[in-house]
Amino acid sequence: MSASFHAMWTSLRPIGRSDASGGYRRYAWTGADADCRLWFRMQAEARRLDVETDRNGNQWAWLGDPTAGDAVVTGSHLDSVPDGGAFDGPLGVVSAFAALDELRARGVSFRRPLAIVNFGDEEGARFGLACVGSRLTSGQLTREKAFELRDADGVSLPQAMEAAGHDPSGIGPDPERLARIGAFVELHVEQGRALDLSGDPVGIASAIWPHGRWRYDFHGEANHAGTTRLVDRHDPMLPYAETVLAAREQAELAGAVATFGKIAVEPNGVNAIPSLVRGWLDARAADQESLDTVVAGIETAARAHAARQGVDLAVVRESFTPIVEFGHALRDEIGRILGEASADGVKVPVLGTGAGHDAGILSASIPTAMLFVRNPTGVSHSPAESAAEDDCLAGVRALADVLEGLACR
Ligand code: HGY
Ligand code: MN
Ligand code: MN
Ligand code: MN
Repeated sequence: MSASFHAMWTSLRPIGRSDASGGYRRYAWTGADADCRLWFRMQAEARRLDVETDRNGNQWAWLGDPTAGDAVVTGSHLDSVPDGGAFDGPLGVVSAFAALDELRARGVSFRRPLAIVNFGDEEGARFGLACVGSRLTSGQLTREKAFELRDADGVSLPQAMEAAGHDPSGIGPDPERLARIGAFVELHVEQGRALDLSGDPVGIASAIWPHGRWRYDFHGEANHAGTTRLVDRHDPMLPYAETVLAAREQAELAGAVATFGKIAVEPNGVNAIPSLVRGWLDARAADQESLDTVVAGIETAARAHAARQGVDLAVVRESFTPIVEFGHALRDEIGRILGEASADGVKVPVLGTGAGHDAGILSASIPTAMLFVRNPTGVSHSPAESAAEDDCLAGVRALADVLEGLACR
């Protein structure tokens, strides 16, 4: 099993890797994405699985009859954030194929169809909305809204799909596909340090924090940086900067997290006062009330700072994902399977996360669960993201145990 894991990791490693940062730039419907999709197809075909790409651009590799119903599905995503790590997404896909190899080595026979999935555009790095493939499939993103998504160059999602050879005309809810799935289990690298602190290689997800993205447009007045008196300026950078500080303060007060990680400035000249500063807020909290409090607090502060500078502010909520609590039935069954599989009967820890996942989106439609693999530093969405090989292999074994328990017994 470690050989097949290694071989997959080695063949996937160069795709979309930036030599400058050592991170990954695998954005939806780009050349790197196409290479990832080809990689997926080759892994599937090497295992004699039937590969299909659904209307929404998600890839599926099937063992057994896809139309039989009650399928057990595992997998994750292969796209990345800008300069992302190697594990966020790919670990779940590689582990899915490796777990299938492990089950074949065990000689088990499958009672239910099994599929491995690569969800399209999980990170939303190009079009600004995360989990596009699973949101479309589940109906949480309408076809109309999807057609309005544009990247930084003004290319629309359907144009990008078409350019990559995918016909966008059929995108939209796919309830028939979801009805054929009995359980979806996504393995993912942990994006915090809970497992490191508890000393466990693998955990089970309990919940995903509610989270969203808001666009803040501060409209000021472009002017000369050398000749415009300070009192005459309407500089949108000032309220933007104050808003970043307010976000930190409000998040601390509410026990939440709030981040401005992306910014666009117009005209973006060294010697010009900006006409526009556009910042994107990512805010998350353990519960809806805390999230509402932090989001409202940041907007109130931003409006006050903008008014002080004579700057107009428009705030648009671009996406929102409510709290996800993974269903107890599947979660408990997985806990039981892993408990029975462990030699010493150790209970696998159950933990929540502030990161979004396709599993969270699909949990509104089908029984869904997640496994986390220890991340020794907790760093993610960065080239420094890591996981020890022994822990990755423990994750593969755990996933194989779960798939065997669900699909073979
Ligand atoms: O959590 C996120 O930012 C994304 O859904 N992976
Ligand atoms: Mn991510
Ligand atoms: Mn991910
Ligand atoms: Mn003026």
